Amino acid sequence: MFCFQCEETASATGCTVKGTCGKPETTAVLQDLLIFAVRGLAWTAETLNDLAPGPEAATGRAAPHARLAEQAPFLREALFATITNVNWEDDRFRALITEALDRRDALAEAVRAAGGSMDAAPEAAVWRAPEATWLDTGAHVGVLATQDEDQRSLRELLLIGVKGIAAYAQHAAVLGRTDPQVDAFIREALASTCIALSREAMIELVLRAGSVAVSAMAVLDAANTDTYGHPTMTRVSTGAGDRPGILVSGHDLKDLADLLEQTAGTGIDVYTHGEMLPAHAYPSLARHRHLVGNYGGAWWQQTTEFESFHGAVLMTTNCLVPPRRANTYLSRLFTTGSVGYPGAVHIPDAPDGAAKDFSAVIERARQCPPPQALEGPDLSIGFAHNQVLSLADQVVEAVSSGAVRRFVVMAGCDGRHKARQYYTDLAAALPDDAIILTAGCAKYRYNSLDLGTIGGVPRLLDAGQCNDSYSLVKIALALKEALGVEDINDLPIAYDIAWYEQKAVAVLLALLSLGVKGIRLGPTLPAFLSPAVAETLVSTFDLKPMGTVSGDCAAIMADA
Ligand code: FS2
Ligand code: SF4
Repeated sequence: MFCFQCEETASATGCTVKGTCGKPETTAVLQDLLIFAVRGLAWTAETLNDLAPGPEAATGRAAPHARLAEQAPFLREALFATITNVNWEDDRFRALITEALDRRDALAEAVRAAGGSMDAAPEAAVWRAPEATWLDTGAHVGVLATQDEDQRSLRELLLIGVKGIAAYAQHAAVLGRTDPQVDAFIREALASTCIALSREAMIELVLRAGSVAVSAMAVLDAANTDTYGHPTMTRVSTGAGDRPGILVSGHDLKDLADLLEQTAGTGIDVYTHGEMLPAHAYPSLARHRHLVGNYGGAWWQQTTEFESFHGAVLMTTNCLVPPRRANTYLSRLFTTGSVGYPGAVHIPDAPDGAAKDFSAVIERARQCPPPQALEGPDLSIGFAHNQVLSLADQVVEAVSSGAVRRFVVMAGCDGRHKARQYYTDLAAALPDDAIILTAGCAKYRYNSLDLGTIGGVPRLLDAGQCNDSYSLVKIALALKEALGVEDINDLPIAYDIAWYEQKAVAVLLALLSLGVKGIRLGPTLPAFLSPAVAETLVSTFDLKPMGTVSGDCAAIMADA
């Protein structure tokens, strides 16, 4: 196996035996084979479209071939399944591979029926092998199949960013929102990895992935806020009650909403964990009195926190990590959506977007004792774009008067490495005239610090999940307009991003596509950036590695 898609990759180069995340070699190889299969599927779909595009739309552009739209949900699902800490069930990867091959071959038939030929098709578009040999095939079609280091780096940067885009698009699709342009780009990007492209063309695709990530996040933001209302500033309890509980983690708000409906009046309390914390700020979720608080911290602490929670645990998306040998919670762990884990009960999708049936989760929770209380202060959340922009006058006044000298975007992911203590120390070290804007589970490194307020505005503004990084973009663009600044880089905003998995890569590409320069990225730069590609990002965007707390703090405040 060879996998280097996350920040915790072995020796900062690549996992080759078993993932640092716990991913076994078999799972890694099946993921590689699935990606190979969907690349071939996308190439075949693009070929069909070139041969027989749909009718010309009113825009003057041809609509995509009618068969293309039906591939989009599958491509999103397949990509999402391969994101770090999502699906650990090999059988599901085998089923996805089978479906990819069947879809691909049906499209190949359509190519032939339209007078085209598959004779010169790339290997990804034509291979088929007995399932018993898939592990052999998968071992030869992964990352290292691309020989040239820089071509491999750009290809993987694109694929990894597209995985993040697919996850955002899938979250929005669950709420009935899709964007054909986003789905078309996912297809185009996958297909592009089957052919040799110039370095310039590959860089262009990578930057376009950033623009598409902005669009995907905008669609998701609209889906979430239209469905559940705009987040408002909210204090969230981190205590524990005396009734049995269900702990909901991951990012899928619809799963939480449906579970809240089904647990109303049952005597069961519902708690959020990790990236589900922002749910408390959405009016139509917060109205449920039995949504009582947030339990625990970031994803990597779950092996301790799921244990002491005592109740049922529902993982709606990443990050699910393998329970340790001493853990006892597998019998009360439930997965749903893209997530899967051997031994955990999976709650299936309901047809046509209807509510899933969570009765098994509820029944399990009834048999459990209440959670063991954890130490921690209440948390302040709900500072997504609508809430922050409602404070725009105060914010602009604070900037104009000099009360706020710098905004520091510290969005992204948390992770296990001790080096991430940097983010706690940096948040504490920033002077009193700096405001931190955060989104994602990175916040758990500093959201229990008492950072105070400036003119009534909290010094830590939490916009929500990593999915809500779009809010930070909207806030930056609104500040640009309010302060009459020409260039986004002239704003008093510094970016110190913590990354772990592939959605954070999509967010990074989104910021680069908006022309943001001088981003600090840590705790390490991605292993999938070759020296030459890293140098391109450094010279074009002034991308910087994380430094020391004191050095970075001084540089951030001096805007260097
Ligand atoms: Fe955190 Fe994990 Fe949000 Fe990432 S819960 S690192 O996959 O999605 O951020
Ligand atoms: Fe290694 Fe990360 Fe890949 Fe897991 S997801 S195998 S830790 S690089």
